[in-house]
Amino acid sequence: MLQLYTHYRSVSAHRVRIALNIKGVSYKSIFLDVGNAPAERLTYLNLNPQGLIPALVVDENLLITQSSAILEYLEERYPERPLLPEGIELRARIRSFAQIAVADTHPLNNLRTLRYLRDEMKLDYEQRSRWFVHWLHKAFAPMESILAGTDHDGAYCFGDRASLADVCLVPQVSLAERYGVDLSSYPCLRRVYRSCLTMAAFQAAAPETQADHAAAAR
Ligand SMILES: N[C@@H](CCC(=O)N[C@@H](CS)C(=O)NCC(=O)O)C(=O)O
Repeated sequence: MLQLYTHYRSVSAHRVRIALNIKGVSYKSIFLDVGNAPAERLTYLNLNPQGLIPALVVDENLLITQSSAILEYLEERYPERPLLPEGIELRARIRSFAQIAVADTHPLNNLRTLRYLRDEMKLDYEQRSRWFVHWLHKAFAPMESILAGTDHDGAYCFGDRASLADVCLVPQVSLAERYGVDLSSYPCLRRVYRSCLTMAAFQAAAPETQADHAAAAR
């Protein structure tokens, strides 16, 4: 069975959990709080020299790091419930949309970035919050206008089924919600988020339904 190094707060792991669930692929979670468990992190570095979550253990010969690489692997390995549609034009648009979250937003608001701002740049909580919210809006505003520009009134970002775009959008919105970011200017994003959350695949991947979330709350 596949094994996923995951943490409930990890936006990148959240993407992979959604994709695994949509594809109906069983996996075992290995919960790892890389930011707050120095001993476990040291051991994990032997597997993944970047020390970041997620990583997917396929077998003793293959451990895949980087959520985009994992998502591509899953798409190729389990094509039956695709995250990308047939047409290459729409596939390109979906990938572009997804990269706004994956490539341009997440690295700026990642734990190690925020810790660097705190520990090395000596920014206080208020300054770090401004940074965090600023970069979220820099993602959500263009994402909203891309969807609005297509006269969007659907349940998903593109087309009539959840795609890679939704897989990458939902964890970013979930993070913003957790931090109380005002999302009122993004009706299309909120509509997609709400409808994705009615799907079991998204519910089972949500941070608050993970076993390590429950353990952390105890
Ligand atoms: N580009 C990587 C980013 C992975 C990443 O930054 N993961 C975060 C959790 S979402 C992490 O492990 N952070 C720990 C840290 O920043 O020290 C991916 O998409 O997998």
